[in-house]
Amino acid sequence: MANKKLVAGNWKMHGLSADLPEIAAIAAAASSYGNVDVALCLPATLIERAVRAVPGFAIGGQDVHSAEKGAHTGCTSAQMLRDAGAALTIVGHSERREAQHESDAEVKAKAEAGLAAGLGVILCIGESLDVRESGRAVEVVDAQLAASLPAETRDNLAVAYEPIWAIGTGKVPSVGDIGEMHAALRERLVAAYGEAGRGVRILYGGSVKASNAAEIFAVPDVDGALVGGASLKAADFLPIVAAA
Ligand code: G2H
Repeated sequence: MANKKLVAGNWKMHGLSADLPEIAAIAAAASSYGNVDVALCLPATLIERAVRAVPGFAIGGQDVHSAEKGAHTGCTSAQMLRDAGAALTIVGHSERREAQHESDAEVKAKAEAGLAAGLGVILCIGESLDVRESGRAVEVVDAQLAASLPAETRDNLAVAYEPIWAIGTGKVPSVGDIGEMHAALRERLVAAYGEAGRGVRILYGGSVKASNAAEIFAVPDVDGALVGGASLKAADFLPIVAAA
């Protein structure tokens, strides 16, 4: 049976209190799409206010530290996100893997910390343009997933395949390439978790917009999307949710 789709917005470093009405507009409309789960992953500063503004709608963070607490200036623990009312978090986004030099082992520890705290986790993986052009994308991303996966899965673990060269560029892999990658990732999840691996949702991310969402969602083993730029405005985001 196909997994229920998840469409999650990743607001990255966008969002002030002036944007709460936009979040409310997205949450209000999203509730009418019963066949798809919708979430917004917001800057940490906005999470608690958004949770209060849209009770019952899934608000998430964009990163967590792997430790429960301690001397980690500027970091946020999974329990802190839960305390703020978050339902989920992204871990291992390529922008963090690159800028903060996060390793697969660190991403795995973050994913485990998020799940242990009761958060849903969207674990990101994806290849660079060099790797894609070398023909080794599936091999490299599969290895990245194998090294980043939490030791045990939970119902609320998702994986987001985000080719780095497709992020914010308007470029998207062919549906054939997306299908090939998602099939390989599904095999990896089943190898890691047995039958439970079939229930781990595999999202596609990278320049998803209203005009390409339907064909991406039609690819086998695409269980939703992680959407960046097109999630900031209800007018751009809701057609993507509607296509899921
Ligand atoms: C990839 C994606 C959201 P965008 O980073 O995670 O961003 O949709 O802007 O390419």
